[in-house]
Amino acid sequence: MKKFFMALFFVLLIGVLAACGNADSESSSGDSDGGDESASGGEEKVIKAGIGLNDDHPQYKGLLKFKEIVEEETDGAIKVETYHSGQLGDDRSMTEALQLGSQEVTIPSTAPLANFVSDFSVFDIPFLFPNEQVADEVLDGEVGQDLLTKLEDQDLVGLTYWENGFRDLTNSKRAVASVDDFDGLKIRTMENDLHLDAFKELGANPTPMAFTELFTALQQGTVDGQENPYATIYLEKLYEVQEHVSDTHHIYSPFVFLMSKSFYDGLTEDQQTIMKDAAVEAGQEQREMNREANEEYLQSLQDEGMEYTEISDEDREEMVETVQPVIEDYKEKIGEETVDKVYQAIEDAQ
Ligand code: KDG
Repeated sequence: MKKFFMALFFVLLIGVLAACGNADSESSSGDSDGGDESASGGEEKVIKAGIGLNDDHPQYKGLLKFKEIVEEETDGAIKVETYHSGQLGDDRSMTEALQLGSQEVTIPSTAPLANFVSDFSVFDIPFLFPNEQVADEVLDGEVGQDLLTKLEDQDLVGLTYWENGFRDLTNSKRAVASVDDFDGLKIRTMENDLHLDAFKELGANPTPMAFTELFTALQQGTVDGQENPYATIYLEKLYEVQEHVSDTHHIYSPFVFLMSKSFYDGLTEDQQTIMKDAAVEAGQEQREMNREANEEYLQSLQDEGMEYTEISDEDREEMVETVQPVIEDYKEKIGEETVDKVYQAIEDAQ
């Protein structure tokens, strides 16, 4: 009888221990699902961040810097997954994904963003900025920051501006030195009406197209040329399918560091500050790397066999005058107030 009670005691003891063990493992898996609420302000979150350019470009290097800062500052509570080369889509479709909340970050040029907030087209005015320093002052100043707030109505948060840079023309047909040389050239432009109309005015035959389709379109001769900063032309190997490059410097393209508003609103205030600061800090580095790249790669393009044409002051002036009617036409569409403020800010910065 004594043996029977001893055996019963052990069976019960094992049962109790097993029940405790289960409770432990349940609570720990619950934790990892639910995340560490204390140190890091909520569940573990993942930012899917995608860009159109490839992983050699300063834009991607800047994005890696953003990832490093965010993961460090949030003690890993927010992870950043980075995608390049349009792996998640083009500028427009990624921006739409942010609106839907299925992607958290993208960094488009302002030109396609003008399809969401038309005021951004102010940066599509040809020959607007004289140099990068003035662009920095305007973008980081009051008018640039006010424009970012307009994105909120579109379920987007503009954290800061990065740099794509001054755009230069390439093509496979002829050296372009003056307005006459644009005649009939089939030029791919970004998806932006002002770009399209400015190239028409110059005599070209422009086609809007997503960046993800550009290389193939150039290779297959669907278009003769395109325009992008030297860093992009070189790092995306466009020299393999383009023979001529001219320093048209016709538009300065800013990038906007965009975050999905629904994601941003779900962050704690501390985390929102970390996002903003990280985007700005990484952006400073990105701008520096970008400027170095744009300076260095004009020579690299020539080393790869491209013929370089320098535009004379006179010919550039003729280009400026030729596109003037288009600018006048667009002032109202962009919003006179925005246009005037940007012109004023440029004057103040000089
Ligand atoms: O990642 C940015 C690119 O998608 C795009 O904005 C590059 O300037 C660009 C272009 O010509 O489309």
